[in-house]
Amino acid sequence: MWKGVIEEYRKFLPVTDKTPVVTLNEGNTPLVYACHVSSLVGEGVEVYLKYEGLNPTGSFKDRGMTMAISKAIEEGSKFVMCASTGNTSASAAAYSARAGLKCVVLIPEGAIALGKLSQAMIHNAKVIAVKGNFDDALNLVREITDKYPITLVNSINPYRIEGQKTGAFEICDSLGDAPDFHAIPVGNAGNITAYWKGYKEYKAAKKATKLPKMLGFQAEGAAPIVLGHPVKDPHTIATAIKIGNPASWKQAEAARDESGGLIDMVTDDEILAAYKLLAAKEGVFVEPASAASVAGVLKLAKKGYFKGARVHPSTSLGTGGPGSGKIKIVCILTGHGLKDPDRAIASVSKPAVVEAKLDAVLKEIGI
Ligand code: AN7
Repeated sequence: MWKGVIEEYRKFLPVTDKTPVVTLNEGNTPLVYACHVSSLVGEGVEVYLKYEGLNPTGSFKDRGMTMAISKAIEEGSKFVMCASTGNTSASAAAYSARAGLKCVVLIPEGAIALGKLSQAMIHNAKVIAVKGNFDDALNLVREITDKYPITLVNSINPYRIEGQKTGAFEICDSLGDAPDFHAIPVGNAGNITAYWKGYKEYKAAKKATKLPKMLGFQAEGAAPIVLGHPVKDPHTIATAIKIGNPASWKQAEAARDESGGLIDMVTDDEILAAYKLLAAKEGVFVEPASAASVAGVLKLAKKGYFKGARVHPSTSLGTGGPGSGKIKIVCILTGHGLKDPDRAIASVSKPAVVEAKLDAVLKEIGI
């Protein structure tokens, strides 16, 4: 039985026999081949989707939260706190509930998706809506956790990064090696930092022979790393990544530069197009922020970015799996589509309403 990321990757994580493991058996998410997206990107390319929405609370945050909460308990903490665009608060609330910790979350008022808010509330966290944006909320959390004996569980907490790097291990374990490109949405930039750390550690441990190029994507209205300066009033429909001053900015730039990758931005229209395409053509429902990784790959493909990339035969582990020798791109789909039902309903036409009569239904079907 899969026992969660701490037990499965214990030797790569800062835990001991004395660490009380708080887990919801997170991780082990599917790596799904994306037939339609692959064909759009071009010949000789395989696109895979790491469906992180299938974690226990519906996002990748659970990988980091199992570590942060386990270490908080080990260190005797009774009280944790975070700022959140939604998913961190949902995960912190769930793992705190399981561990018996008090949990307070600060969210930007009116700016988090309904599913995420409902999670934080039902798991019994104290939810405080701040009249400001995520960056304002995170500044307040930093100040409060500096002054009071409260553990901060945002990704500034290094244990969060440690847990999240296990996503890279799973991808290498599934593919038999690291992919050639790793595409990921960037908000507070913790996850791109974590994945890059994970890939490097797996290669050092000889579990992979190469490193991917890291491709990070911000939303156009919230693209501080692309622009090179903080964004005071970030805006995007992808509320999860509506962040103007990422905490792990420097580390994200390091991942980009060390890997020879890039950090680019995608418009809300491109995000929504990828969001709908994933649902309609791949059968994979994600929240808008997650679609930024696929939107970014499609944007780069249009420019011919992947045409120059060739897989050198000697770098392949030769697993002989389907399509080996092709360029492999992994897109991280960070959160589940059910997190933001309002966006789904607003994105497509409403259901038809007809009389409860056979002819009315047949007429609507067009039979
Ligand atoms: C679905 O929950 O920052 O670059 O407070 O929920 O590691 O921040 C969420 C971020 C991408 C960006 N996709 O990851 C929060 C929060 C989804 C997210 C990101 C988030 P980072």
